Amino acid sequence: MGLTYLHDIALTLSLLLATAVYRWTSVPPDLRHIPKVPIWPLIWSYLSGEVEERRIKRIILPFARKADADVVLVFVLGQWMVHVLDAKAGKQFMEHRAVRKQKQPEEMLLWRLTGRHNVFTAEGEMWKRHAKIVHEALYRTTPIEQFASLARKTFALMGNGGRIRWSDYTHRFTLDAVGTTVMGYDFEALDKPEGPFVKQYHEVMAAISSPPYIFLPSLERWLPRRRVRQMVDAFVEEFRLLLERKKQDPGNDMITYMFEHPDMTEVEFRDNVIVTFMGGHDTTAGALSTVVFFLGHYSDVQARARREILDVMGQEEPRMEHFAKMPYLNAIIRESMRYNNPSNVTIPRVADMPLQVGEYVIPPQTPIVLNMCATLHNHTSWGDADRFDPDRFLRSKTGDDSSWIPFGLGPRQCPARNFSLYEQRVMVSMLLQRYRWTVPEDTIHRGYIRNAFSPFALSLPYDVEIVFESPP
Ligand code: HEM
Ligand SMILES: *[C@@H]1O[C@H](CO)[C@@H](O)[C@H](O)[C@H]1NC(C)=O
Ligand SMILES: *[C@@H]1O[C@H](CO)[C@@H](O)[C@H](O)[C@H]1NC(C)=O
Ligand SMILES: CC(=O)N[C@H]1CO[C@H](CO)[C@@H](O)[C@@H]1O
Repeated sequence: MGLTYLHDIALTLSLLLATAVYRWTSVPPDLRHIPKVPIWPLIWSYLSGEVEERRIKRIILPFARKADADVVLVFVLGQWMVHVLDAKAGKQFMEHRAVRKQKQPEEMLLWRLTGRHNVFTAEGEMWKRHAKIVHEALYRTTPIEQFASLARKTFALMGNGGRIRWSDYTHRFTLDAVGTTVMGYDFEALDKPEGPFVKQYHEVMAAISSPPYIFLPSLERWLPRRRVRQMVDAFVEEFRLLLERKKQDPGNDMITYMFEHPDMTEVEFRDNVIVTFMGGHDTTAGALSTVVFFLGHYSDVQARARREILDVMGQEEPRMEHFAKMPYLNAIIRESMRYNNPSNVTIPRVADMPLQVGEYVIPPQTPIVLNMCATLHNHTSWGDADRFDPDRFLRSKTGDDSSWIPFGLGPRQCPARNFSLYEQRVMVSMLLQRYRWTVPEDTIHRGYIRNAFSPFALSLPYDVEIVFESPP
């Protein structure tokens, strides 16, 4: 009797659990026409901490290929999202007037840090106003000499080379690059990697990205983290002070250009500077780790690139016009951003009306992301997408250009595309002038580049060690 009773309870509980799981994971009726990536491999991938980029290549792309679909449903954080895997379909929604960035969870401390009055989070008229000012300020900053001077500083630290943790140098270099050019302020990340500002930044980011709070942002409401909030606020205050000092001491930097616009408030200046600072260095640091890794891995590519840059600029400092004569260097940078793009997917977009994307109608309010990683690895548009092959960009135009979207698509694509590309061109060309390098035998990146887990849609290679030899 007791046993049957227990048995009944167990049965009821399992039924309840099964129903809950079923409800939690079932596809809303208005999305059932879209092919859905099998859920259990996805959940297993999340639980095992697999990075997005592996998940895309291992689960999402093979499924899409088999289903012959460029629009699929992916289960993310308890919700079905539409992933668009192709640039043509991507354009349809990324350029659509009714589309906006989906509101991100209010509680997330990331937004306490970046604020809401900036070009990254704003919408509508406010975005237009900010975009105009920030874009113009970015275009006026063409800091080739600044990049070159920081690259020289990096080489001074590297000395004659040897085995070096290159990914650490790229972070320090890009942090100082965004500091000196955008903020007109030297964070001295290269000189003092343990300096107070850099340390504070890393602490704030580590606290913000604590996994439980990323996966369950409302925890911030139930288990508020007073100390972390204070840390974030103190860091934001640093930026405000920096702006105040900049007012007294204008320079050749983005902040100074922004100040020329009377119609921006103090808070708006501050939030734009923070968001540019945040968008401006980890991404490019990841790109620089990747491209130098590939050049070390493929010595023939490195040798050919060195011949090209020595032909064009010899031992001179790089200048803008040099880069127009370096198609191979540009192809290498593009190919390594294709192969291991720092940004995997865009911020989800939504619309208040149904949208036609590819052959599917997406109902209003459904979150849609452009999956850049998938687009950059589509075998139809790229041929052998798993091969590192810079020459693909030099061969006849085969539509490759329209699928090369590491900076996103449409009006909200990265406004700093040129900034970042020149930063990479300067660093890589100067590195080629001075060093020859290889990837050590015991690298953890044998086979494929391992990217670290990062909560903010970035997949960046970590612990990239390189053996440099000087002179080349
Ligand atoms: C390799 C380097 C970089 C990559 C791969 C990259 C990628 C991207 C992508 C994909 C977006 C669009 C996101 C979306 O639509 O949801 C974006 C936006 C943005 N990026 Fe970058 N980025 C890079 C470097 C930079 C740098 C150096 C800066 C600043 C100096 C920057 C500032 C921004 C800003 C402000 C936006 C928001 C634009 C808007 O919403 O209107 N990025 N970036
Ligand atoms: C790959 O690209 C082709 C051509 O642009 C497109 O037809 C196809 O749907 C894409 N595949 C995926 C999985 O998105
Ligand atoms: C970026 O640089 C290229 C030359 O490399 C130039 O043609 C293009 O107009 C620039 N784009 C912007 C938005 O400044
Ligand atoms: C929106 C989204 O799925 N972003 C993912 C990008 O990649 C990182 C790291 O793999 C994931 O944590 C994000 O969830």
